[in-house]
Amino acid sequence: MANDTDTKPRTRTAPKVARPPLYKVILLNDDFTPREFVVRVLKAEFRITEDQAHRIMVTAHTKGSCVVAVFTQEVAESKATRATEMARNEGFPLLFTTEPEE
Ligand code: TYC
Repeated sequence: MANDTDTKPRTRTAPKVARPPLYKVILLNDDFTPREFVVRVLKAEFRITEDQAHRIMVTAHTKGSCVVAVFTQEVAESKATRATEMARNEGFPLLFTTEPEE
């Protein structure tokens, strides 16, 4: 007899909680921005310690760039823009960019 319980077993499906794609905020090296200023901007815009900020700055300084953190696209772009503007306000060429992860 057909009733509420007379249904096919569910087949397993992927969870329906889709994760938004993530974007990297990337710090680029330049020859002019003072190292201490880079550390100050990193600490101000990203919630990281002095030690973490210093490591990220040194990595960008020696390798040319460094991933600071990953966020959703909106947050990544807003943080990259704010951090770059902080440097422009002081007349430094420091640049943060974003790119999709993977
Ligand atoms: N290269 C800069 C200097 O020697 C310091 C610096 C480090 C600038 C990291 C940008 O992303 C950067 N003063």
